[in-house]
Amino acid sequence: MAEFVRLQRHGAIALIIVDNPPVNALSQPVRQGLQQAFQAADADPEVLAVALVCEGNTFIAGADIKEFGKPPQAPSLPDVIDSIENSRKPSVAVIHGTALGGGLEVALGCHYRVARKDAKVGLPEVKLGLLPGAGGTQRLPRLAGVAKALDMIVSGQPIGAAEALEHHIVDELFEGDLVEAGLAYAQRLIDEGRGPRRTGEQSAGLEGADNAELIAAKHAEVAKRMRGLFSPLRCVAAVEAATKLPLAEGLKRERELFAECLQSPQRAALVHSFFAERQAGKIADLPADVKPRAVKSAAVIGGGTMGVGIALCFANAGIPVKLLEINEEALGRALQRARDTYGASVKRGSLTEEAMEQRLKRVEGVTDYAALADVDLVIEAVFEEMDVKRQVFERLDAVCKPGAILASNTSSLDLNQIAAFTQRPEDVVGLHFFSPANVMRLLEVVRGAKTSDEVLATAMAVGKQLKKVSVVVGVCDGFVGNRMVFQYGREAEFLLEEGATPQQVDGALRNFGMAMGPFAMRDLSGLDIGQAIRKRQRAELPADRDFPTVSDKLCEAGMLGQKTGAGYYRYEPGNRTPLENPDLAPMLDAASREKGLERRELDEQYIIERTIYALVNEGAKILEEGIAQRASDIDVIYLNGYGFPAFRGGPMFYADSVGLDQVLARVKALHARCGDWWKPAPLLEKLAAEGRTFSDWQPGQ
Ligand code: 3H9
Repeated sequence: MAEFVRLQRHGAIALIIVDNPPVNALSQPVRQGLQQAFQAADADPEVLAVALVCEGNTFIAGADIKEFGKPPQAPSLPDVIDSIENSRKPSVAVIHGTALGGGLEVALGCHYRVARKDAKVGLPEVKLGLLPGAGGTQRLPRLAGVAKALDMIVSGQPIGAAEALEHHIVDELFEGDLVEAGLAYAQRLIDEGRGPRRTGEQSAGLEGADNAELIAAKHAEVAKRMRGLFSPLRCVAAVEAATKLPLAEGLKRERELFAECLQSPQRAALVHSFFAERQAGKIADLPADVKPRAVKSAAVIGGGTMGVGIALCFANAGIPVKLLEINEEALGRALQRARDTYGASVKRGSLTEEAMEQRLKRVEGVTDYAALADVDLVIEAVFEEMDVKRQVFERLDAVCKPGAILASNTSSLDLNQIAAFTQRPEDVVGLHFFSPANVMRLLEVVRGAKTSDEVLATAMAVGKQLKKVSVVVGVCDGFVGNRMVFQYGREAEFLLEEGATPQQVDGALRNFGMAMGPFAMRDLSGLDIGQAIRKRQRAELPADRDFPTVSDKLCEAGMLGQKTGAGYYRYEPGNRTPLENPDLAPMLDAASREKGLERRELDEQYIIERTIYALVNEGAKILEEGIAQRASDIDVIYLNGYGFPAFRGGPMFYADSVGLDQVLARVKALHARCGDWWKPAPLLEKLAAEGRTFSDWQPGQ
């Protein structure tokens, strides 16, 4: 028997133990081991009941995601679960940690289920572009009802053990040792003469509700809210099959729908996103023995929207944080902002009043730098001007204890220059949060030329503590995210000069899957922000570079976006719905005229290539310069910070899936037509010529 699954005898009970770290995924040896163990227990006349437990932190967390897209290897998971369910000996699954996907499906194949009080169960396949393909869509509704099953399968969100008990997914909760709990429950099965209770033969969940109506309502909701996604509608169709077909036929239908999802490019992109996120935490050249410093207290300089958002991240993570402002008045405003932000969550029902007060207690307002003498980490979030940064870092250098980490939240300034304002550049690192910092998951960790390994490791560990997705980036103008978005935004604006409207550009990119179009986004963040950056870049870049002019025209007219009631769009007071801005059309005409352009209709494909390939070409330059460690890190940044659709895997994966030769051909055509902004990245040319992808590229290859 495979070492991944062990079978032990405890009197009349067969104890089956799965041991496949780190998450007990159902790779082929585990499937085989499980099948053999259950068959052996079934065949042994002395065994009267079976208990299934897992080693390590968790019950089985699902199929082995690495196997998707590879040739299938027997036994298949549905076959394994079939053997488990059809066994003649009653079995109990003992759940701890997270029983997810195929893991929960295995548990549903067992005849009884007990869960440790802190366990979670769920069917997250939809997040990978799949549906539960080993009976989950047929067995879960039979126990939990169609409404609950639809919610769990379509959202992919796990639920806690108590909720699982309430919905008949598990039979009992326990605390303490897994093996003891499993053996005790199995013994009770024997003592009480309870035999196999096969989930597939249950029907309570399918009765008592208008299932057709539930299915129709979920179908309508998914079609509207999850537009463009391949698997959610198939999830609904599979559950519908459970309501209409006997188990065996329902399982067959589920398999067909699962196979369609497995083939879908969205599945490949979403699996890429899953692994990319985990890969991002790994730093290739960081020695394994580097230990992060302990960060038990923090401080934030600057109580603007960003500074307060960052302070709240620490408060949320249970880390006391000092918030420094220049005087009592500004500090009062900052602390009120913190209270208001939490207050909005309380109003929405996502935070209790008590939790809010507890978290606010962790935020201490201060106005004197001397108060920062003891903190382990300081993050500066002041105005984006080098001279202001200099003043802050010189003072921090003077007051902070040795070993304190001095971080900047700059989004575009030279971190090496900032580090040089101190006597300890090795302790300086960039922590670039995204607005609103307490909501957005992305954290760019900027590694300066002198940042020490220990400080870098600490910054990554802090990111984890704050529940951020942290990605290491190097120093350059805008780092990874903003450097690329500058190209994207500029091209979007050039499209306005060629003949598009903001509605057309935003619409095309939303259809592509972006959470928000670039112009709605600029209106939200304020047009004046980009203006300062553009001015600086104009001074630095070759004089013959063409720059778009529409946003400057809007700024000159005082239309800075939502905050002034108009920008690319117009807004009614108190309403964020973008309406047509009647003042824009003459500005667009003027901008086109000044460039000698005849305004023309632009199709969606052109809009997408012009903007998304601008991201890709810049991404290739970033990779080559070593600013990002790997292409998938760039994807993680775009997926988590810029609303790039996960089902396309990020800009670099998207380019790979289109084919780099095709992308290059369009980039070259745009270079010929639009000038040097479009100079093809040498790495793109090289990989296209070699028929390779960004994903298979490593530095130095
Ligand atoms: C499925 O089950 C389909 C079936 O319905 C039908 C089949 C026919 N496979 O996240 P972490 C790795 S679809 C392979 O950092 P955490 C992960 O890459 C599956 N590897 O830990 C990482 O590796 P590394 C449905 C996996 O404690 C390491 O484990 N299930 C898998 O923060 C630690 O991961 C899911 O979608 C896997 N299934 O969170 C669950 N899972 O160290 C996906 C993890 O080399 N997994 N790895 O970077 C999760 O949600 C989280 O990993 C979990 C633990 C909550 C379990």
